[in-house]
Amino acid sequence: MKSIRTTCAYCGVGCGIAATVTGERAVSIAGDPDHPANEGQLCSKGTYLGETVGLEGRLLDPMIGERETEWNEALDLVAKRLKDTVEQHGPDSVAFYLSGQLLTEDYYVANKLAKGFIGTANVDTNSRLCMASAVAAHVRAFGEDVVPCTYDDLDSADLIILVGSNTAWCHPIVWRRIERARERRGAKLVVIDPRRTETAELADLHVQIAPDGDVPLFNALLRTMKHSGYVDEKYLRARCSVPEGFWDQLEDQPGIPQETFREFAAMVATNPRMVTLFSQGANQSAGGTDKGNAIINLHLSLGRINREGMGPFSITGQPNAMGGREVGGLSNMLACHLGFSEAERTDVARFWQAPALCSGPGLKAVDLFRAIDEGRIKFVWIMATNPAVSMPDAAFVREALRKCPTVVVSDVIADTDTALLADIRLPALGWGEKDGTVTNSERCISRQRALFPPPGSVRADWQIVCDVAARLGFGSAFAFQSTAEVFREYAAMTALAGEHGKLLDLTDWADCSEFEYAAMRPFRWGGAHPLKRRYPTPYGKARLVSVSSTPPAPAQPALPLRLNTGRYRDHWHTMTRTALSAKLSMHRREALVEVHPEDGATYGLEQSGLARVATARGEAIYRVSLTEAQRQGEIFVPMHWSDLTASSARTGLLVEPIVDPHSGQPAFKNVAASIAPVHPDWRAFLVTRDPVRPEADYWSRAKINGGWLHEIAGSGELDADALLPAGPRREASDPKRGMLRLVVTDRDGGLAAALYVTRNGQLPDRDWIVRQFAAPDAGTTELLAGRPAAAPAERGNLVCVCFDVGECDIMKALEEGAETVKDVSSATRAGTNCGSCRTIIAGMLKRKKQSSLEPVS
Ligand SMILES: Nc1nc2c(c(=O)[nH]1)N[C@H]1C(S)=C(S)[C@@H](COP(=O)(O)OP(=O)(O)OC[C@H]3O[C@@H](n4cnc5c(=O)[nH]c(N)nc54)[C@H](O)[C@@H]3O)O[C@H]1N2
Ligand SMILES: Nc1nc2c(c(=O)[nH]1)N[C@H]1C(S)=C(S)[C@@H](COP(=O)(O)OP(=O)(O)OC[C@H]3O[C@@H](n4cnc5c(=O)[nH]c(N)nc54)[C@H](O)[C@@H]3O)O[C@H]1N2
Ligand code: SF4
Ligand SMILES: [Mo]
Repeated sequence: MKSIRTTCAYCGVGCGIAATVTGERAVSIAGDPDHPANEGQLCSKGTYLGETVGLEGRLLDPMIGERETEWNEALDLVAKRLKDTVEQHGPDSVAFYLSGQLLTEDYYVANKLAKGFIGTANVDTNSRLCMASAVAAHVRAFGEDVVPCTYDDLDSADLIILVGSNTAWCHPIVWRRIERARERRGAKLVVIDPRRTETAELADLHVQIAPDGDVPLFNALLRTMKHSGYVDEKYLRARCSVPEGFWDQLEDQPGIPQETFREFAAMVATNPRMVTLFSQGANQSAGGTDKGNAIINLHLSLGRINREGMGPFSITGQPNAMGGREVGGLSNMLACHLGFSEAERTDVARFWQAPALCSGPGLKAVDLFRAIDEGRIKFVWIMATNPAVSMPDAAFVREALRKCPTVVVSDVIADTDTALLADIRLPALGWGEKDGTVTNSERCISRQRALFPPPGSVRADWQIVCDVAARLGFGSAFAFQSTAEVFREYAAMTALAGEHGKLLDLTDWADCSEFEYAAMRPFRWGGAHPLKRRYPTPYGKARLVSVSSTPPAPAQPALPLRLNTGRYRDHWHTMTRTALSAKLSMHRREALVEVHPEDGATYGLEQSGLARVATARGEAIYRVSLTEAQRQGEIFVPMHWSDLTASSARTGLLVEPIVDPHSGQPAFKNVAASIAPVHPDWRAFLVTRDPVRPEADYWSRAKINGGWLHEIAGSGELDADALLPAGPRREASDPKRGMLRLVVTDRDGGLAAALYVTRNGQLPDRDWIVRQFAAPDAGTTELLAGRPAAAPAERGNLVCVCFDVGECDIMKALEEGAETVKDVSSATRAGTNCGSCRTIIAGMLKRKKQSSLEPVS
């Protein structure tokens, strides 16, 4: 069997994969040892991609409303609605909402159709929620959206600073590179994050700032560097322009304890080889662009940029967020790093032979959905993103889409929260079927390749756009026969970027053959340090930008807490794909609200109870996790659950649509909120072969091997019959204690479902029941008892998903003398496959060492 080299479907690390197709929809996944991004390693999400390539839940045919149809009818309707809308209301009444999960070729044709042929610049993307502030900071400082370093710089850095990045969970292979630099050359790690994440826990210094405390911290740091003579005055004079009064406006209050600040400043002073990696804790803020520039100001002032082991490094979220930025698929860019000046517009119009080039910037995501709500946009085409879950004020977004006369959704999944609001659904090729290029965080372009033939009548996103373009009469400009042809045209177009002084340049690929494109190996544009020779600003100099901290929002007594939102290690965004994997669902089976124990006491919350989080926009219910990883007054919830996976944990609807003034990026990480306990009459969990939607105040479901696990809670009576499949049943109950247990078997006597309900007692160990569901070794009597006849060995929390290793096994290995993660791995196998649990093990080791140092009182 032949192995096919492709790129991971998930994060912006952009790991290479060697995939071997083993059956009709089956594939074995390994890391590509020759890919520069990962050198053969993969994290849990990449490792378990194989669990998500089945056809479960797929959209396989075009749908008009709830009716399946043929492509011709669906495409004719899309084209007719588009044409009518433009004729009646003008091109600006049409919008495209794209995604960093499209391939570069998809992005290019959608952008070309909208901006050049329909004549609307209302082409925005979920990158607005993700990378827009970094883009704006790059443009302000460098004159172009260019990331000035690469992963190699992490290998040769002596100091790595992570700002608002939970790297161990969200960019795990970059994290391993950081670990390697620490092991090999003793690089120091500083993590700046209000939460003590797994990443922060393993740092040499965790700077636990207040939410949005980044600008004062970086300004105070720069001020200190200036006063102690570390600023590279020569570099500043030669390469940078410094605005008047720049040094005077730098704060002297870092907003953190003096001792921590001194330690941090000393590390910065003594380690010229310094990389500052920043992610959503920086970008997703009302002051996100200023945060980016505060970081870049420091690097420019110290001359720590464009050299090995140095630089401000914005890390991208999605697999092709960068490719989308490059083709120009944002509403405030035209194409290929070009803007809307007369000269740029003229050149783009000529290159595309565009009949209706848009005249200026279009609407950014939050404004775009407002325009839909107000009826100014009457046709929207959403591709590869799920805004009904992921946008701020998601309830409003959903209402806006309900009102919109035409909503077209291209997705791989039939029923996403957004697809359910579509008038027309178009089935797109997904990972493993589609073919094209992506660009990762370090400007490395690599191929995603098809592993399987298209299922059903499904088509590639770029093909669907071309099919519609042809029906609008633009056939000749969209007559692409292959992704190679699209890529060639795009590569040729980057010549315009060069003519306008930009660095983006793929012209070497402008006449590549089909064969060369098919055989493309990962390559990087701009080299290791593209800004080394020249900054692409009018005078060739980088710009320091005066930034000051935004004043905190006025206190709202009814909403005393700050709500922070983000990600879990093994889930991807709105879980349309990772929720299909039992392995990936194991790490966190429910959405938790993480709360400091003192706050828990103040608000009457119980560990593992339920709580309602409310903001000015809406409310949602989560399982409570009391943890000192949170600062007092701040709570954290994940962004992943939707109305398809839980009753009411759609975090997006809590977030206010407040945006950064420069980038338009929403502030997902600092929302005024309140919390209160929810006291259901009964709690239950249910395992079934097929997913169910319980009628209950609270439910949440997760995939397990062979079925689904549902956590349920409610008041009044539970209607057990509505939840359970037909089949022979055994029941155990104790009405006095409010206990009910039901086990349903199928025709062959196998376990079909089990329900455990309690009003005031304990529920049995889920993990044991879940294991019975996949590989039963228990009879109905034991299942009713909720435990095996002989007491099982104590396991503690599951640590290693791959080899099913629990906390207790790890503790045992530590007791027996394991001193490193490697020792633990060889004793237990934990961490030897996908490696995602190695941070947990490292944390346990660190705590064990600390506790053995503390005197016993
Ligand atoms: N497992 C997993 N990995 C992913 C994704 C996923 O869904 N799941 N998504 C991908 C995508 S698209 C993205 S954009 C990235 C995101 O990757 P990250 O940005 O690393 O992830 P987040 O959890 O959104 O936020 C990071 C951290 O910012 C902190 N933070 C909040 N407010 C502040 C602040 O004011 N200042 C500072 N300094 N920090 C703050 C949060 O506490 C959080 O720990 O992950 C990518 N990788
Ligand atoms: N509360 C909160 N909200 C957030 C964030 C946060 O930190 N907190 N982070 C924001 C960030 S950084 C991001 S990037 C967004 C992500 O938010 P979304 O983009 O909305 O999340 P996904 O679940 O990745 O949605 C991708 C959709 O595309 C489909 N899909 C996958 N592959 C393909 C394909 O090849 N073609 C087509 N047509 N469809 C495909 C999937 O089934 C899915 O429905 O969320 C943002 N929202
Ligand atoms: S770090 Fe993990 S999710 Fe990201 S690209 Fe690599 S394997 Fe995929
Ligand atoms: Mo993102």
